Amino acid sequence: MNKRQFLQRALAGVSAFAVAGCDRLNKSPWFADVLSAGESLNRRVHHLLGGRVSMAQEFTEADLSPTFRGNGSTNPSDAPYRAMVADGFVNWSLTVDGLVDKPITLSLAQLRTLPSRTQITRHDCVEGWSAIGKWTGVPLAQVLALAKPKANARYVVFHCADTYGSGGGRTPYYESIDLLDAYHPQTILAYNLNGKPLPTANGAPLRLRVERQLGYKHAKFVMRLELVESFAHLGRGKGGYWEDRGYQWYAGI
Ligand SMILES: Nc1nc2c(c(=O)[nH]1)N[C@H]1C(S)=C(S)[C@@H](COP(=O)(O)O)O[C@H]1N2
Ligand SMILES: [Mo]
Repeated sequence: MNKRQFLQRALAGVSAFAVAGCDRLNKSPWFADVLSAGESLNRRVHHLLGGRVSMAQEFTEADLSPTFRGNGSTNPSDAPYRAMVADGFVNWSLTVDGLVDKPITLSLAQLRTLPSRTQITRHDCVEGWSAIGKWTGVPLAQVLALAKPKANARYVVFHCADTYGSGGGRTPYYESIDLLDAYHPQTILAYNLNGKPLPTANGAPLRLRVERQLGYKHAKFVMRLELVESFAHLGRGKGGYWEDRGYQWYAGI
């Protein structure tokens, strides 16, 4: 087992434990402490191993997976998203707002004229599968430079076009990362997969790639970036759809 596999399994274990333990345990203060201690420990270990400043491994064309599987929402049924698919995303735009000096709206065509980065990386899902794909997109740092985050901005929240869930109902998918990851050179808003516009299953027309974290952090169907100081006001307050259901906020690989 290499370092990556070890960390991935350790993380999956913590997540499964957190999810299984949720209801009753969450109410006891010591358990909340243990959980947050685990989280900051994970962040610290990752930092010690060089994870927070290093680059994720990049691969070659020969390493590409024959197909890049879709997971989670793969064909959102939400009406506003269906309408955007129907007209080929001509009316789609990305909004950047919240704690910024200059809120902006960018069309896909505008995003495609900004400097881009292409990277061949491996996606690791907590469910236990991986795939290697070639992503092209605009570095998130480029978009942030246009919107000019205010000094008190700490996180970027990704609001997605899909709702997800079953039984009890669906809620909007969302995610968040801190500015350290937001400015990392491999953090891109990807519009191409393997040289072609993103397929619907993989998040058309725009999805996040944040290569040193697990799959659920890679928000698909991104509509809006919100710069915030805290994510307490969103969802159940844990910073993401899966985090609200017990997964770790910092999902370092
Ligand atoms: N908007 C949105 N983003 C999402 C999800 C989702 O259901 N909705 N699933 C997440 C999970 S768990 C994974 S593993 C990856 C899957 O990306 P893929 O469909 O390109 O394989 O997207 C992540 N981003
Ligand atoms: Mo995943």
